[in-house]
Amino acid sequence: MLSARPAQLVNMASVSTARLISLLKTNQACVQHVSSRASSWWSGVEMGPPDAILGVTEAFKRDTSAKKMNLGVGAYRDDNGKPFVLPSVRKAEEIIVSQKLDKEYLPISGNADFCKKAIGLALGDNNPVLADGLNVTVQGISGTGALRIGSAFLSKHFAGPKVAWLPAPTWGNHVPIFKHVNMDVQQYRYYDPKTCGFDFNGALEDIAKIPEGSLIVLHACAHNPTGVDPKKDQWDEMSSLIKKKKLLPFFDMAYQGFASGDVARDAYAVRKFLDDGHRILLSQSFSKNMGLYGERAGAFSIICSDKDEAARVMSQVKILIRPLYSNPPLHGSRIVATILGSPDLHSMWLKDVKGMADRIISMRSKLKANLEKEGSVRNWSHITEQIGMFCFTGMTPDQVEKLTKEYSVYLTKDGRISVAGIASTNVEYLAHAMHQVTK
Ligand code: IK2
Repeated sequence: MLSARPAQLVNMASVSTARLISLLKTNQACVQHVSSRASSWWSGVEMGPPDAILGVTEAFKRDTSAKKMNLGVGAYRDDNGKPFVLPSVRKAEEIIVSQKLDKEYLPISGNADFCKKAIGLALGDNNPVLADGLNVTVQGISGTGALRIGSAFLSKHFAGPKVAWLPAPTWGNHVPIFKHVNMDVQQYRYYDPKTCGFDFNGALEDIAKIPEGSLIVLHACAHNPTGVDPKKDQWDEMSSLIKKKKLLPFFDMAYQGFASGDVARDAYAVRKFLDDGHRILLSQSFSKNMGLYGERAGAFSIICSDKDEAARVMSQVKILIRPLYSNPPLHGSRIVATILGSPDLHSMWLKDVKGMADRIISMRSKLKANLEKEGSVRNWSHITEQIGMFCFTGMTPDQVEKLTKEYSVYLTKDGRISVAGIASTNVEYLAHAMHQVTK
């Protein structure tokens, strides 16, 4: 077939009319065959569903209502409903630009200064684990990328069952992140729909049944999607049980500072587990607490038993990263390192974080108060009891659909709202809409 030449390349003078017609037909058939084959390479590919969270934003953008609200994705908005760049981040960027730095590749493991400061923020700079050099910390492509490095490492090197035990429910992306590396996914009880709070006993019962030596994933603070965190004494008990069961804890910390407004308080669970002798895995994201969503700044750490083990683990982590994306992006890591490396900027940032957390807390109170003003007789106390960016409202999928169709309020089907997306100007409207669909 490939020997059939395009018609214009044939020497017209040397062929008969019949031969010419035959050549033209062959050529036409060849062109048709090639084009039909080219258009059929992907004919078996099925249409996939929109992403459960980011798909909500796409639908929101298509809505023309002036009252529309996007409470789907967890992205902080200011009190005018606008994206917010932290003043400490603006300042750090000015410093970085004035330094006229180069744009060379980072090493495979990322920006070393960023890695040191990121893990120091999570564990506390004086943590003995750091002094002893037990941490392997690499820069990831934000929290998602850090989790991907972790899952890839576990899939290849974890000697325990290739199963990730996740809280029920959990952030939607956790499941595909582990499935992509051919790990199985199981869940332990976490959220109690009856109380809209933490199912402490259910969690303990289920964790006690997880096979010894398994992997357990924990949200370090501001659990997504429920906004429900264990109390300190509950963390303590979970740490003892997880130790007794010899489970490997993988902490996902995407909201340090966002839960309480205090970065040390939000790191309680991670630090407590280390004090109790656990060797943890940790994913960190700076998307929310520094508002660096699009910069993709995150870190992945493994806490090892000694320095030699740490060196071997680091070598294998780098071998995994190299064919994935070679090395991570530069700018976001410079922003984080600049902020955490300057006492002035650091304290400015802590105020920025507290300001965001406080605005979220005040929106919770306003939403609850306005629902009561609307005359709702439902118990909405979980709106103020839950913590962090999200509120798991308890609304059913039907109520969610009505809220979107009739009031242009966009949220995920599970009834989660991003409280960070509510503003003083629309909290009354939201309360009205929620009351109308739930009364
Ligand atoms: N882990 C958890 C628990 C997260 O919530 C996130 C961020 N999710 O935000 C989207 C949403 O649920 O609306 C991440 C990890 C990863 O965040 P990133 O990759 O942006 O750093």
